[in-house]
Amino acid sequence: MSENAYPTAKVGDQEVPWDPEQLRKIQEHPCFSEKACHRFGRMHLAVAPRCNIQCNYCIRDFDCVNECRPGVTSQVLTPEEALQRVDEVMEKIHYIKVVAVAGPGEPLFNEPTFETFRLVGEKYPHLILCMSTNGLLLPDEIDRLDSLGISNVTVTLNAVDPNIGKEIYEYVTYEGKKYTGLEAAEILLDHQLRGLEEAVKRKMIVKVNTVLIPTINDDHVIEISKTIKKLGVYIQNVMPLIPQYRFSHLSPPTPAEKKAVQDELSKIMRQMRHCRQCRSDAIGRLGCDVQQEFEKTEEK
Ligand code: CLF
Ligand code: SF4
Repeated sequence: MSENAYPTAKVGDQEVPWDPEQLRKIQEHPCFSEKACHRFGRMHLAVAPRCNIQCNYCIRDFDCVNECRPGVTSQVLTPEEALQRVDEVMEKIHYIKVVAVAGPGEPLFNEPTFETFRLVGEKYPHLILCMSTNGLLLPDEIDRLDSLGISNVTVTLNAVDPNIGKEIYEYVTYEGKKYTGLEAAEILLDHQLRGLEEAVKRKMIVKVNTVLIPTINDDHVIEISKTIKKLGVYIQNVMPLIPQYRFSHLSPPTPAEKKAVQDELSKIMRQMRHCRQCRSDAIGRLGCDVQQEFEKTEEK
């Protein structure tokens, strides 16, 4: 599926092309458009340290590996510090088009995420606001995200069958209660699918990240693509497992294996192939990060 084949939306019986504002949010977004990634950059604001689920491939001492590079711990900012960082960056780097929250934990489980988007959106209305999530709180928070102007959303979806999901997630905490096993996987999947549907309904541009986990979901990823295609997701990003925590005994997929899977899935869903597994405080063009220039110096 080519990048130029932009989507249409079903209105009644008719296929209607996406509107120009939606197209801009693809064409100027370095993750949603491979062409854009050479020209435009993004900045992540690490304002979200807590997480509400436990993935079996995640050591929680580091950035969320659903979107970010494992083994990296980003410095957490307050919303005010985050806005200040945006001010400094916008003054110096004119190719930044996207401001995102992608960790170091789950953005929707951290109130500062919302305050950060409010502050940044008010001051810089032309910037594209982007967020990644495990999806558990997406149905509950979708209206708040919509009213804050978040236009690009990524949900990590590793299974569309709870029997596979239960092998991937150790637990889920929702409304103060901890769930494990099949029940946890069912709750998470139900919320993820409803969240995706609601995001598409609100004209958000939606990406799904799928961690390719050999022997666990490698035969199942095609079902994920079929499901998200039906839901109107724009693009899928298959990320190779980095074996750690409970999956430390698994072998990661080789680049050739990952490519073969992407080739197969591309018959169903548009595939992102240029992901650089960023840090949750990354700034710059993908693969050309410059956040060291803006790091906060610790007060002694
Ligand atoms: Fe960041 Fe993610 Fe938004 Fe991009 S990253 S929240 S969609 S602005 Fe991009 Fe980085 Fe890959 Fe993510 S290259 S890890 S896909
Ligand atoms: Fe780790 Fe992210 Fe999974 Fe939370 S959602 S357990 S931070 S990988």
